[in-house]
Amino acid sequence: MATDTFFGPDFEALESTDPEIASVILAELERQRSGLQLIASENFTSPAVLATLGSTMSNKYAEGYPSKRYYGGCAEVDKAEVIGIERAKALFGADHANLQPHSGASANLAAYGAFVMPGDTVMAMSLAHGGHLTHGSKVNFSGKWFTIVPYGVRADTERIDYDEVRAIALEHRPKMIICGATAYPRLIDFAAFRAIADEVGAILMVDAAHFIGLVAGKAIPSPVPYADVVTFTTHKVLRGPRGGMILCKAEHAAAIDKAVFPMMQGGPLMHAVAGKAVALKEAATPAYQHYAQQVIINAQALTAGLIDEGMRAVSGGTDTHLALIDLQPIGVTGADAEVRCDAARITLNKNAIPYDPQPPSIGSGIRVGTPATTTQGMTEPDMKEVAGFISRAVRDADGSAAASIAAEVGDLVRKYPAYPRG
Ligand code: DSN
Repeated sequence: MATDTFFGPDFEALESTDPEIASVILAELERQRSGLQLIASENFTSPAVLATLGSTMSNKYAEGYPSKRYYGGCAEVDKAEVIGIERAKALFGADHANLQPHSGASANLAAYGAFVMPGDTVMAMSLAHGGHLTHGSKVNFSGKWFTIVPYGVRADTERIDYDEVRAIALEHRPKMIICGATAYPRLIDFAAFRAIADEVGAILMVDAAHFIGLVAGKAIPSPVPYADVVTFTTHKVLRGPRGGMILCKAEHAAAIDKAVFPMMQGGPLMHAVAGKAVALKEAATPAYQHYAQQVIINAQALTAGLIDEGMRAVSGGTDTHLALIDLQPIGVTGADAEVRCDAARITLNKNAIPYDPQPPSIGSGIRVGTPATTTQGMTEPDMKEVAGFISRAVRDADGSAAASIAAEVGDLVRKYPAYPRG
């Protein structure tokens, strides 16, 4: 197929129109290439997805759904959305898929909109124990508009206690129960949550943003058979464009679609919808399944390396793409660790640990994830080296070691270029 020279990204046009922003984009590309990207919710999306995002699909208004739009001229964008919906249903074995949420928070807002009314009781994992802002934080719509009953992890095991979840559910009879987290390194027992939801007559919503890519790659069990609704982002392990998506049972399809549009959103971002379709195609390949498995193997190797360096893994390890690392044994706060790692070209985030004595702005831990380094092709020996870099960086109180660690980081990442240089 011939490529129209005007189909999409034209960096020279940007450089001549706005050299200031062009140089920021190039500097950000260089930052991504030249350091270690260990934020558990980030990844390197493919050139195919990037081309889709930079395409003229961005120009089209398409309020509504395929063949039921409020604008003319939607024949081509309809095709992209239908292809994406069918790919999502096939990949996840779901009855229904909605690709329009602009983000994970938008997807979650739509799920609330479909199933609960302001004032209703919703049960979700506490943010302090690994939940998400939209799971009931006081500063978020969820905490402002709903009566949130939180559950957490046990102090001794640092894992969800399903007996406690059941007891809280029986006491408060929530209308909706949410499971899923942003900083919980262990598998979630979806069957146990389903049984609890059934016992109290609640909707079960799984916020699978962090781990849906592992599900797509068949590396961990799927929540889809158990949940009424599964929400997620498309840019984490799944490696697609920045955005959100919702899967649900057939009986909830109309409610979910109406909650996304027109209740929570107007026009969908059709370039992002098309990018999600591309990512779903990529995620349905054997190569992606191998990737998803390696993400977990790498996270386990990185965690073991950090434990060897004197740090403590919350819950003792990980089953997923991320680890939550308690730095109290080495006397460093999460905030200091984040800054020190940044100086050594290691990008990660400070994180509260369960029962944290520090305020969230400081935190006793860091969260590390392996989606991006695994996309680069790194494996277990590299993770051991990365653990050594982190260990030296977090202990580098006066910054004297930062330059030499950064140089070694540079040597490692040059072996695994994130995006090949043109
Ligand atoms: N901010 C995302 C994360 O880093 O986990 C969740 O929305």
